[in-house]
Amino acid sequence: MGGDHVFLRACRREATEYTPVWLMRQAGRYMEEYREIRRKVGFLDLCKSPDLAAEVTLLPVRKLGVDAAIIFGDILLPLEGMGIGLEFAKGGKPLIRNPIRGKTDIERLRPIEPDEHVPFFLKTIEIVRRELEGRVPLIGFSGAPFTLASYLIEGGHSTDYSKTKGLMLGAPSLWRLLMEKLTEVTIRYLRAQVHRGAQSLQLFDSWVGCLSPWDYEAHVLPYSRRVIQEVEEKVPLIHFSVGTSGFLHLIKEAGGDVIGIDWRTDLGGTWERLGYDVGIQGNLDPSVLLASRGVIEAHVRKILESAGNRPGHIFNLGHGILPETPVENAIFLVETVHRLSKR
Ligand code: 1CP
Repeated sequence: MGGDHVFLRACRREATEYTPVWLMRQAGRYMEEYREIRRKVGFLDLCKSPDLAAEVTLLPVRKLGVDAAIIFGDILLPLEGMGIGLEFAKGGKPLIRNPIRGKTDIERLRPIEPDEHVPFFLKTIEIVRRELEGRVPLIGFSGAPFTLASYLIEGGHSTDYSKTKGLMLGAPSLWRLLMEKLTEVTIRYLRAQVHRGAQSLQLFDSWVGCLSPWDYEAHVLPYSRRVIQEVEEKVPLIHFSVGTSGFLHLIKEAGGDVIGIDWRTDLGGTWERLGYDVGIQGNLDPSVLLASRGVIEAHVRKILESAGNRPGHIFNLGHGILPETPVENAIFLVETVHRLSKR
C-alpha cells in the first residue's frame, strides 16, 4: 500500500506522471482548522494527543491535495526523554528550561527509549497510516544532531549560534560526547518511526548553514552520516538544510536519497553540480505564497523548468510555510505544480 505512490517513486528517482509536492509545516497556523484546535490545546499537548495530532496531520492531505503527509510533532520532542525541560512559549517559539552549560550537563543526558519516551508520536503514526489507507505515503522525521545540539546549547532559536560554535570549537571532546549522544537518540527515534509505519524520513538540519564548510565537514558531517547509515531500514531519506548552498556537496556526502535545498540557489545548476545520483527537493521561497496567483504560477514554472522534467524532483518550499500564508494560495500552489508538471 502506498509503495507505488508518486512521492516514493520520485524519492527513488523513478519516472512519475507528475511532480509530487508537499509543503514543510503544511499543518500549521496558516490553516483556520489548526488555529481552532490550538485555541483549545497547547502545542505540546497537541503533539502528545495522538488522535488530535493525527487529525492535524491529515488536514493538509484533505485540504491541499499534497502527495505526502508528515507526522505532526516537533524535532524537539525527543529531548524531553533525554532529561531536558521543554516549553513552547506564546507564538509557538521553543524554549529549553535547562540549556547545556558544561560537562556535567552533557554527561547527564540520557539516550531515549522511543516506546517509553515518545509513545504518543509512534501512536500518531499508527493512526495516520490507518486513516490514510494508502492514499499518500507518510513521512517521519527528526532533527539532525547539529540542529538539536544548537537548541540544547542556545536554549532556543539563535541568530549567531555563538554558544554552539563556542563549545564545538573550544571544547572538542565535550562536543564529541554531546554529538555522540544526539546521534544515538536520532538513530533510535528514526528507526522506531519506520517500525511503526513511516514510509520515508526527513532529517532536518535547519540551522547548520551557520557553519563554514570545513567546520561542517570536521564537526558535523560524521555524525549526520552515521545517523543516515545506521537507519538501515530501507525507506527513502530526505536530507534537509537551509543556507548551505556553499557546501551542499558535503550534505550529499553525509547521505540521503534526496537533498533538500532552499531558494538561495537555482535548482537546475545545483542538481547538475551535485550529480543526478540523488533526488532534489525544494526550492520555492515561502514568501512567494504571499503574492498573486500570477506570481506563484511564474515561480512554479521557473522551478519546474529548472528541474527539466528529470525524475527525482520533489516540489516543496525551501523552508516552512509562513503563518500568514493565505490557505487558497497553498491550494493553488499544489494544483499548479500538478497541472504544469503533467507529463
Ligand atoms: O511539517 C509539518 O507539518 C509537521 C510538523 C512540524 C515539523 C516537521 C512542526 C510543527 N515542526 C517541525 C520541525 C521543526 N521544529 C523544525 C525543522 C523544520 C524547520 O526548520 O522549520 C524546527 C527547527 C523546529 C523547532 C520549532 N518548533 C520552531 C522553529 C523556530 C524557532 O524559533 O526555533 C517552531 C516555531 C516550533 C513550534 C512549532 N512546530 C510545529 C508548529 C506548527 C509549530 C508552531 C506552534 C504553534 O503555535 O502551533
